[in-house]
Amino acid sequence: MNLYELYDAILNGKLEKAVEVTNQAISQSIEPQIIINDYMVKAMEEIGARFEAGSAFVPNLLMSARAMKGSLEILKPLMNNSNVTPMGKVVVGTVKGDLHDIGKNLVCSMLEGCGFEVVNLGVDISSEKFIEAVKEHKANIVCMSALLTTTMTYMKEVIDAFENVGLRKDVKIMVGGAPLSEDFANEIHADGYSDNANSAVSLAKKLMAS
Ligand code: B12
Repeated sequence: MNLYELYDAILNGKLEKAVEVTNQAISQSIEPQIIINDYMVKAMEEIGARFEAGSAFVPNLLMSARAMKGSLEILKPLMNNSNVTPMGKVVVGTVKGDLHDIGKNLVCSMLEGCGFEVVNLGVDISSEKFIEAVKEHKANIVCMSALLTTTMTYMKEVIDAFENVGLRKDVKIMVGGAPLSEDFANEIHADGYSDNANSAVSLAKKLMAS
């Protein structure tokens, strides 16, 4: 088995092949984190670069995303560590107007795998929905994701809405997504920013302890 076949399958949007190689990798006890970070995420980065360069198009992105999701679904249960007491409760969503969910789902899987209880709200999430979910689940942390420069600004609206309903001091707010930066996170008064799913976990742990 060659893990580059997985990279290739995701890059070329081949779901069945991606699932097949992922299963082979699992049977050879390769760490899910290595499979995800070194091959799957790299393939998504490459298809993104090709899209930017005009050599791949929206249908290619969709097919790659489908293959990525298929593999992630198989790896997800392996990352769940059910023997640990929950480290904290996290509500996660992609903000209103934005339908990108691959990175967000990776963040969810990593958090779950490291012992957090995760409520994944999905995509296109309004401030009202974030607030409702925090109240309902008594969450400690809110994670917002945005992949578009046109939707990242909505994060500030969500943070303001938490302030307006008097809940801001009760939750830590983390933000992420390709167009964001540490400076942007500071500007909108988020509690933390990270540019990948691994460091999102250490950030969440740090925020729980603060
Ligand atoms: C796949 C993809 C799509 C797929 C999404 C499928 C899906 N289910 O998610 C589809 C085809 C649907 C799509 C649609 C569009 N897309 Co698109 N898409 C991408 C692409 C190629 C990859 C995104 C991705 O999955 N990356 C892989 C994951 C693993 O990385 P990630 O999302 O960045 O997440 C990591 C970190 O950012 C971080 N993270 C993410 N969220 C969070 C949250 C927290 C709290 C933390 C701590 C960390 C964190 O951790 C993650 C894991 O390490 C990017 C290009 C790129 N290079 O990003 C364009 C891109 C984001 N898309 C773009 C565009 C323009 C669009 C469309 C407008 C295209 C169109 N004309 O229709 C639509 C918009 C639809 C909408 N309303 O959302 C542009 C955005 C440009 C901009 N500056 O705003 C990009 C940058 C491509 C480009 N260069 O032009 N897209």
